[in-house]
Amino acid sequence: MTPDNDARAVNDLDPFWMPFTANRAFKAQPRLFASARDMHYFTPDGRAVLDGTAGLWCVNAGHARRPIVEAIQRQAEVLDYAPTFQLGHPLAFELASRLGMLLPGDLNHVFFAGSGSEAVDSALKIALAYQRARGFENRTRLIGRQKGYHGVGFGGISVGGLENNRRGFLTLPGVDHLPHTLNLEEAAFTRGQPTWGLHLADELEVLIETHGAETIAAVIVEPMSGSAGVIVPPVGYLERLREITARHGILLIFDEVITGFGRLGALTAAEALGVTPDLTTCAKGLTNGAVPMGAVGVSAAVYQAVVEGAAGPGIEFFHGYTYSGHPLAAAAGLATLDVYENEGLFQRAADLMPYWQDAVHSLKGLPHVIDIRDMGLVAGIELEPRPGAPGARATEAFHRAFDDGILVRVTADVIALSPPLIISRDQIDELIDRLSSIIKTIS
Ligand code: PXG
Repeated sequence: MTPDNDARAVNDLDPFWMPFTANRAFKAQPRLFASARDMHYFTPDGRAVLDGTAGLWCVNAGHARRPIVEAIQRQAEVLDYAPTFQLGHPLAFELASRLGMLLPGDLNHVFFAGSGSEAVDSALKIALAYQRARGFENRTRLIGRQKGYHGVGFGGISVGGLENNRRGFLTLPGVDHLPHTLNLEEAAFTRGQPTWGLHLADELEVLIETHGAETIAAVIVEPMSGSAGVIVPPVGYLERLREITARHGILLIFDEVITGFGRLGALTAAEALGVTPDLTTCAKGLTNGAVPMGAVGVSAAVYQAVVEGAAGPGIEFFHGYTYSGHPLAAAAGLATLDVYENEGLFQRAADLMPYWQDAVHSLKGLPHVIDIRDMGLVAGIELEPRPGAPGARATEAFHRAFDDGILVRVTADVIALSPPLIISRDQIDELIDRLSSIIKTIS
């Protein structure tokens, strides 16, 4: 036995190389969940943890919901897997049709992927295919935004703007970034969308002037940035991006992996804000997190140009995944849409938003709290970093929260909250009360 194997024998946490995790710290002091139901996780020793983050922004209808569980079970018995390359199965078409009807504007075609990252890379490739189909071969440039998170594929990290996720990896050439819109001097403690920052959308005009509109395929932004620590779009900002992109023949892609499925009180941020992109990505809440799935909602014009307008009779778009439209994911997606609809969960989120906003802003004035941001059922509580130890204060809050029975999410020194849409007012109070006590006691 090598020393490595010895280590494995005494620590079976070792072989799993955990994603976006301080592996050594976690394995020295593991925190595990064994089960979940509705608003709670349960640890292996049976302790309940109130889920303040819907898992990783995905369990919007709450955990282990019967209709979703049963749909997955049924589907696994009936048709476990079927290819969608040159073949099909009914549920993938049904889910695409249903999403196509629900998505705003003419976003009525759907390309399926296995995750948010795959959805993003698919959307970027669809944008390039569209420009090429229209005869604009030179429109290959992609524009993202600083602090943007678009998953971890090479396309996603290239248009993304989080330095740690890019540094040390190759990124695509021909990518530029808009400035982000976070500014604590101008907009700290804003409730909802800040009125400061609209002018930052005009930076797109500067990039267009620099590179030439005839070289730019698409702009991709999260309507509200989640992973960067909750960055809320300034009033009018997305509308301005829409106006500029349309005027220059540039596609606008909304990455709605986090904002989709009720997070902002409607199916999409596009719908909540009345701004319709040409392509929209989603994942997470699409299946309530129960089976991995991502999707791209595609406008009629884009689909027609690439597919209906293809020159020859063969494959129109050389792209797809083994698990595009996977039967279990499609079944989970359809059952999830039923739960959202039957329980009116998007409206429920919208109704809760004022209560949520008051609750999270009640944390203003606590030690170390330098900003509170909110949009929909999302909040970001930014703590002042400890000198010389960025992130340490929020990480301590995260650990304390877990030990105290609430799940929060932490990026750098921002505590992010995004509970399932089934959260009650009492549970909002419980979440905020416990978080308040934790913030008061960390140094
Ligand atoms: N786009 C956006 C906007 C996302 O938020 C992805 C793409 C990638 O999705 P996948 O399914 O490939 O992970 C995401 C994912 C966090 C956190 O705590 C956020 C995500 C994932 C994990 C953690 O902010 N977002």
